[in-house]
Amino acid sequence: MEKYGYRFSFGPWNIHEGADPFGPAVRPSRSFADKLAVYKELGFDAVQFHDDDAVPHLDDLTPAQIQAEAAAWRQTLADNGLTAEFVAPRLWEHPLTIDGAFTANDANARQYALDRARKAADIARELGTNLMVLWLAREGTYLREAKDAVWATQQLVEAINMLLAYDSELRIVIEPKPNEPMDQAYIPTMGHGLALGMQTDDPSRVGVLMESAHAVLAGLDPSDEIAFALAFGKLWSVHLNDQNGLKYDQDRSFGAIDLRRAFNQVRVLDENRYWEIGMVGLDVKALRTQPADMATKHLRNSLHTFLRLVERSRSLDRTAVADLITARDYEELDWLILNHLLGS
Ligand code: GLO
Ligand code: MG
Repeated sequence: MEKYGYRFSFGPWNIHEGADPFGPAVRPSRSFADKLAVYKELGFDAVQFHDDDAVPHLDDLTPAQIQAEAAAWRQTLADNGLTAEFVAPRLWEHPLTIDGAFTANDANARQYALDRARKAADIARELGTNLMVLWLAREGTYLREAKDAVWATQQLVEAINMLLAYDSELRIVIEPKPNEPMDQAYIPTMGHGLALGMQTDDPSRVGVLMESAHAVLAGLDPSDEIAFALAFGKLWSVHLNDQNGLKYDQDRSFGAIDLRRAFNQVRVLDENRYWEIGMVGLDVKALRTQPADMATKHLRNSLHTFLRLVERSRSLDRTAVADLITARDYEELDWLILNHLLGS
């Protein structure tokens, strides 16, 4: 398989049991060891981790125990020909973080979040990556009057400063999302993520991760969100997937809803040599209808769609495109792109 120098990753949560808010699991759980085999089988290179994917029940363990469990992973990954792309502190499941983590009104909750994030940084170091993803799941409100948004934003800056000081090698990427689980999140777009990073003590170590579905939920075009972050040299990871309009976060296979939108994401990444910058993460979920033995096809589909779109981007007649731009014949340009995507 020609991968054009790209490296691909996904997280263990992308092979899941299919539960939704209205119904239980429809597929049995697969062990992490079992999932690891899928990575190589499908042509993936790296694993994305939540802190507790690597070290389950880390809240109940001592720092030494956490370190030992995480260290064992490095060998397991190497044995499977894989690396760790990043570690993300899972700050949205503990009872203390019901109403927020770094921005909770409750000081105990904020303390828990800071401690937990430090543990995630320790785990990242043991796994051999210096990248941490902050998906700020519950940093926002269900009720606007319940929190002070100015103060909350400053709390986020302070939390990042704490992490930057805690580990001088650590690089942090913020994964913006406008809603879900919260009604309104504090960091909904690339612009918010970048601004937050610029305000920290070491902006050179803070970047962003663009997720396609999150951009669509914010009413934005994912390829423009990618471009904006690239223009600042800050796009250090992506979660490519797809989303059918303004509804719950769907994590559909990349390109499954809007192939042209997917093409433009790949085109912008490829024109800017993203393969030299970061990995192509695919944050996709199998449809609930899939039985267990068919519940990895969404990963296969997403990776191959990406690669086929790289081919489409590279084979685009750039001279013809440039001529049509000069002539300002955008209808003809539209037709050229459509024909190219339709294969003629
Ligand atoms: C949910 C997010 C989630 C994060 C993952 C890594 O909407 O996309 O899947 O990417 O937890 O932090
Ligand atoms: Mg994501």
